[in-house]
Amino acid sequence: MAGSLTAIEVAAYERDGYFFPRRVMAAERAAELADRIGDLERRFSDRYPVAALLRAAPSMVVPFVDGLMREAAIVDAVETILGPDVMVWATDFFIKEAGSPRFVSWHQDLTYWGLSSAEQVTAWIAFTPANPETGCMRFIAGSHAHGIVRHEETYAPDNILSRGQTIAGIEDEGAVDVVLAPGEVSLHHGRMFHASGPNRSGSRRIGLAIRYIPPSVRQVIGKRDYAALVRGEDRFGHFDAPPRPKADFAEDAVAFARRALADVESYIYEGAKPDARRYTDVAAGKPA
Ligand SMILES: O=C(O)CCC(=O)C(=O)O
Repeated sequence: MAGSLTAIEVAAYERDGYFFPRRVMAAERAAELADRIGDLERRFSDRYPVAALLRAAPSMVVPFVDGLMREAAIVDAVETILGPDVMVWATDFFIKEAGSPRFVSWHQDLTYWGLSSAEQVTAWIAFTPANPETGCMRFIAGSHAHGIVRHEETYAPDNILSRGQTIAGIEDEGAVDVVLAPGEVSLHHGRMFHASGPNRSGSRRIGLAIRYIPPSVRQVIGKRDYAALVRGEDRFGHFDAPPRPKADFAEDAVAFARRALADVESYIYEGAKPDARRYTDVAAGKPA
């Protein structure tokens, strides 16, 4: 398949826990999608908690995100790692405004997700330049070989992560900057130690994280969880399929996303301080 990783690229992913860069769309299209995000914010923010929905469940409410997570250029690459059956468990936009101090502390994605297996790959697509100035991700090569390590819950105000969860003692000097041009993607393993710094540039940094799993994975903490089959077959039935959105922020799609996020919140924030619950306002229908 056109987008598959080569054997050498798969070996690099297995050794390092990440692979980048890979072009999945033209720079012009990425710029156009970045503009569409701004357009959605302008059109719908008076009615809906747009920032929170883009952060927590964009593929449930925006058709172009639902389409993008199914595109062969991305799924072919993921299939080489996860196998022929591929689901999307979640999508999240990470948007850092120009000059924003907001950052992401060192963490492992799978820490709080309640998934039964470490077979999970994130594809992070750059809609705008991702580099040290704009606050690109940073990876520690080979760190996916650890189990889930202890995370301290700091609740630091500028930390984009809801609990401010942090792996202590990571030496930044050893980290790899995940520099991506618009339209390029990075792939990372669910146990990868990763972080990102503030956006010191004069423009917005926009990335879309797509969380892929094979259908054999189960939710082991929550009662109900959601994932969309994007390739092959689901022979397990562990997840409910979210309906595909037909129009931007359509009322029924927003209502479904709110219900799904309330279900997810019931387990993902177990033990967290109440104000860490980033889905609460979405579920309750308050503006973000
Ligand atoms: O976009 C960022 O700065 C961080 C993204 C991240 O932590 C992730 O995709 O897992």
